[in-house]
Amino acid sequence: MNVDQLRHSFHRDGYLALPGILSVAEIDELHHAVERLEAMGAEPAADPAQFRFAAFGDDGGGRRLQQVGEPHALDDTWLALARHRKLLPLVSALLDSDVSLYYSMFMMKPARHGFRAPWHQDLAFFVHDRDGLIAAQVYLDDSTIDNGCIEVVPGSHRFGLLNHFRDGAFAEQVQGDVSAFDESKVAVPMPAGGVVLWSSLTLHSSGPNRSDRPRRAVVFEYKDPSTSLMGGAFDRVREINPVGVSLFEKDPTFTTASQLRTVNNQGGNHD
Ligand SMILES: O=C(O)CCC(=O)C(=O)O
Repeated sequence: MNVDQLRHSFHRDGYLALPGILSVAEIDELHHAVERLEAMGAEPAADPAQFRFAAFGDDGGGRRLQQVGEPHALDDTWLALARHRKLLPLVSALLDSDVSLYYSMFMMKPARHGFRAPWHQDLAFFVHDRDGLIAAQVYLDDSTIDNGCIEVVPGSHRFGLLNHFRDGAFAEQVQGDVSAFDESKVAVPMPAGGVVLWSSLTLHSSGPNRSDRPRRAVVFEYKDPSTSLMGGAFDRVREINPVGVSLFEKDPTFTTASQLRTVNNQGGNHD
């Protein structure tokens, strides 16, 4: 598919699944970067708000690292990945704007453990004035139904922002009867090195890891820098990375969105 077809598909369905973005050597390099994160997380001084042993209501019983907030600020390997030439130009084309990195999150579902993510829209965690944010989840392992791949409700980015509050508190999940979402969901398995992108209004969830294999992935939340934060309950983001990182400022070869689109149109064949 060319970039226009990818844009059409993303705006129609609210998500995109792109296998084969990273090479085997790049995946291998990321596995080493994960080992470095795990070593940092084992340090007594590791910030428990950044290195988390539980996620999405999980009890952390496995005592395995499950989330690392803002890995791009800890190790340049992750920042380089956020700026990957096959990813950043595409995100720019989908947003039709320059791109800031709003946050990054390494997510590990350890074998036979790992969280279940209930149905939610990312925008509920960080309410913005419009749907100008896109998540890109990059897989370091094969992500399968067995080990808890992402599930989406196609077209749900057109539902508007749904209620995520229960008894006056942010509940990290959509409230009410979700059976219609369970019935219309699409599982999005992805081989290591692939990427799944979704809009900040796309309803998504994922199951626990029932396999003997870990499911490691990193999520980059990209945004159109002209999109403004209006509120939300995701304090961790504001504590750790209050302003986001302008990816363009970091790389003089990526100065404007139109330059990115030129790059993309020259080399943007993702088949
Ligand atoms: O990695 C997962 O399974 C869930 C991730 C997710 O829901 C999110 O990043 O919003």
